[in-house]
Amino acid sequence: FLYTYALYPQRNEIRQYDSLDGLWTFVREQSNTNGTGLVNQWYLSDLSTFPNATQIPVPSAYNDLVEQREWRDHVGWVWYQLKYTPAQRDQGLRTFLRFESVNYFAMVFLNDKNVGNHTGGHLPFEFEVTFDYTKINFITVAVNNTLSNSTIPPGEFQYKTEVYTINGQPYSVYPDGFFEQTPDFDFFNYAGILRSAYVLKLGSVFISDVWIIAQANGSLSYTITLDKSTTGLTANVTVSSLQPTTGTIVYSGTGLQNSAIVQNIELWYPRGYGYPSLYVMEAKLLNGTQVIDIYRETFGFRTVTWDSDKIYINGKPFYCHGFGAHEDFELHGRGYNPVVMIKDLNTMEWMNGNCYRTSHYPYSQERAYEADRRGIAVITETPAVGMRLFDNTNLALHKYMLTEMIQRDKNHPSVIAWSMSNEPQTYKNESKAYYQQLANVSRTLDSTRPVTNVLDTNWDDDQIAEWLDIICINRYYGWYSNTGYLQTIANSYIGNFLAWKQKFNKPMILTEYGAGAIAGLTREPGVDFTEEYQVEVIRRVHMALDELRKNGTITGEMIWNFADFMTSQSTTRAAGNHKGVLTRNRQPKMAAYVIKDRYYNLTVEL
Ligand code: BDP
Repeated sequence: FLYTYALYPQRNEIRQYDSLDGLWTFVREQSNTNGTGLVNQWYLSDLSTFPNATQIPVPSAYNDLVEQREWRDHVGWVWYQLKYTPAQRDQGLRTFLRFESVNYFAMVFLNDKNVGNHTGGHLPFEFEVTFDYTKINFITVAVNNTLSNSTIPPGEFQYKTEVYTINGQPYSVYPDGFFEQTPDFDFFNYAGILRSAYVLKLGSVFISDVWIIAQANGSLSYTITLDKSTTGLTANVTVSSLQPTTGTIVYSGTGLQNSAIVQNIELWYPRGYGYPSLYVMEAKLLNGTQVIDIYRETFGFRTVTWDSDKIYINGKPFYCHGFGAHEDFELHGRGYNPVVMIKDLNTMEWMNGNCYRTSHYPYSQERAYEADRRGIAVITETPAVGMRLFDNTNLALHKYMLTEMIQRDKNHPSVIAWSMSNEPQTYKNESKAYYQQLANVSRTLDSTRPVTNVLDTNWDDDQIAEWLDIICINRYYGWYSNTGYLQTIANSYIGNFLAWKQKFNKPMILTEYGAGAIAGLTREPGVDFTEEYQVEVIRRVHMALDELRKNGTITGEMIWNFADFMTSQSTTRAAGNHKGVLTRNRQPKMAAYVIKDRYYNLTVEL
């Protein structure tokens, strides 16, 4: 795997980029034809001349933009192509094609050349390219969304046949080549170029990474990495406050690497605990007196610590009350849309939430910057959901994804913990060594944040809890078990959490609980899938949480889910998962008001 640091694109005095967002030519291969396009080198053709060509917007998933079932449920290759004419004035700059997210496997071509490939849906990648300045260039991206045992997240892929013999003649149930693709996770496998794409234009040597570690005691250390090792260059670095006393320079220094104790800083706190003060580090790369690159990164001074019971931010005990969520919306699916992102964060604040988990993949980096600014604490999770096979192939890919994620998000003060995965089958013995290695990767890269994993195993069979700093647990008492028996809910939670606590004595967060409710379906007394039942279950869980919170067993809670979201089809899902406290359109169900009141009271109690 190729590791790229992939700093978030920036335009400034030196750096430029072109946005490649907009309509791309789009051609879908037949489902699972095993690469007709590759065999026939489609990247050499102008795809807009193909009879089945259409246009699809970037960023967006393609699945929900067409009426044909085969498009929505497509498994296999699709092709995106854009004609790009580079500006003459850019000759002499180094250029990179950058994609914030392509799900799942991407092959990127420039004209007749495969410039690079990338595995995994929710993290950025970039490849250096050389444009032909004398003509129109073709940027082609072939995307494959097929899931298997060795994709992360995994899925089942199975060809199916069933043949009766009727009067001596074969009678086949399934059409030729019929297959089933089943994701091992509970959300729709939206595919395509899901986030923005860019052409980055940089100088002959540039800043490829800035790593900032800033703690509550004012200690600041930074490392600037260049894209290639070059002698004789130096850097001028200043740090100034962004809010609330904008512009004050609190540090200036030189060198690609340095550290200091900065006086009189204002700390970054999550909302409700203080102000989320941010600073900006300006790194100027110098060749003698000539400025050859500039990168400005926001960050905050804050420290995350933990003991056996709690998480602390800047030494204050932090109780997170928030949401499990999804990047999911009508029409564009998992495609990035600033409208949805801002509405989501505003609605989280309206419900008085102070945290969320990026279930079940890293969210857009735009959202991480917004969480910094708003003071929302985030548990950032890799795309590993539903892991069941703990072999070396998956371990290598999983380590790669964890590394890419930490590289991307390390400077965000809002990120308070790294989650290695969601609900892996960690009752299996093989998971033990696998997760020990992953936890080591996290700690080696970033010793300033706790490492966690979201578990649905139990205290008596889980193999990996010992490697975790924080234990995150998903539980659905009153929904998947004891459905309808409200009186059993509180004790189930209390008993289970106390048992975990007794065995591992670590801080714990309930990262998922809840019940499904179809908006507008009401019944008194409530039954499953009514709004009343969702409220009743949630209230019972809150009774348990209050006790567990007061006796120091838990350090946080997150409702599943912020909003309804699309899944693949199943008899337990009605056009998606309805555990949202909001509808998919982000309108409140009854449960939203219960959460809003509870989170208000938790904020007031601080
Ligand atoms: C949990 C999963 C989550 C599901 C949820 C559910 O972590 O992805 O959506 O269950 O069933 O096990 O609603």
